Amino acid sequence: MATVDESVSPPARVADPGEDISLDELRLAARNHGMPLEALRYDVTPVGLHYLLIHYDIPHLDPQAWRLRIDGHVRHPLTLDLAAIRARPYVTHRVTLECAGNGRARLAPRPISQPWLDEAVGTAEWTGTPLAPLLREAGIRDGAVDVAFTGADHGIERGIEQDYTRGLPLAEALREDVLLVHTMNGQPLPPQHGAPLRLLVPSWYGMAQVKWLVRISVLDTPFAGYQNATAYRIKHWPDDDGEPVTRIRPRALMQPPGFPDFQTRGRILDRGVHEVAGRAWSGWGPVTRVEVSVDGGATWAEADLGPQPSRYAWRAWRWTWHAREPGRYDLCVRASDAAGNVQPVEQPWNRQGMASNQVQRVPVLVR
Ligand SMILES: Nc1nc2c(c(=O)[nH]1)N[C@H]1C(S)=C(S)[C@@H](COP(=O)(O)O)O[C@H]1N2
Ligand SMILES: [Mo]
Repeated sequence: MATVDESVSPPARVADPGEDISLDELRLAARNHGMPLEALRYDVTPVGLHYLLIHYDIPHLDPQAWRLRIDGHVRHPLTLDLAAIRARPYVTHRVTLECAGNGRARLAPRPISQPWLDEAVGTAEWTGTPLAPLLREAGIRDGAVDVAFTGADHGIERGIEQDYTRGLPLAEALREDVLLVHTMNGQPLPPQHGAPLRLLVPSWYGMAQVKWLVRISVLDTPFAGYQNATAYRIKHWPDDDGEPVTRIRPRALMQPPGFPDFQTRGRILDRGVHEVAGRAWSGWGPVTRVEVSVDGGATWAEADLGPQPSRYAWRAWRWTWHAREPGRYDLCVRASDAAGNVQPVEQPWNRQGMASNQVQRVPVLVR
């Protein structure tokens, strides 16, 4: 394989103090768009408003020629076409996905990568066939520990040329709610979300939801590929092994109230009574509490929670604000979950900007 010039894939680094977002980061942000926060009003995010994260290029896969290979530490390797997968029993789960890098651009110093603010989230109705029965049909052999999922997309990251591949512990892969998904919001999976087939691991951050799936390999040794061993880890210094990123930490977001200023997106609101509303979710258990602050997190008031529509989907919340005095306010919202996790007001820092869940801040001018 030809050596790729080092300048193509510079080492991971954090921005220097005061270093602005670069054209490289802007290019990533323009390709990988977030969900406009006003779309928090939808129970299920319309497909075109769902966030996107694509490491390399969107591959074009001919659905007729496409095959899924299940191999590795199994007794009967399988090759399936799309018709065979679509003919299998299927279920639909409403699941909120969030990128593990959400919030990264707010860290100081800023890890240089896709510069998300708060918006790398979306909820869809995902339809597909459970993975576990397929793995059992392939005959998992004794000693299996991990399952590797490979996409058809190819690229280079930090000098490592690869097809996007993620490993998942076997016990997680055998969860009955882990699906091979071919349908999103009742429509065939679109190209940007992994057509014709993607993996869905409810409650885990986005990196586990492998798109453009072409190969599932059962492994008898822990998966040591780039996306698990290097990329999606919570590290504190350059050669820190760190901890793997897994489930989604709790987060609440509000639909920014009032109307925005075009450039700053600061909000303008008339004095009076306003309904502040949004959604909250956690991969560690149901959201049990949402609180709102209008003074930047100094004092908090309890919001009303809507029903929990699915174990894996965000939950609506609302709070009535009596905005009596004109002036500037710093609106914040935070969620707590059944496991006892609460969103931090000050985000603990990590080198790759993974699994941040600091409270959202929305500056509002009441006039
Ligand atoms: N094959 C492949 N799968 C992938 C990715 C990718 O780049 N290639 N990106 C992952 C990441 S980091 C995220 S956050 C989610 C995003 O899913 P979405 O674009 O459907 O919202 O897909 C995951 N699956
Ligand atoms: Mo992601």
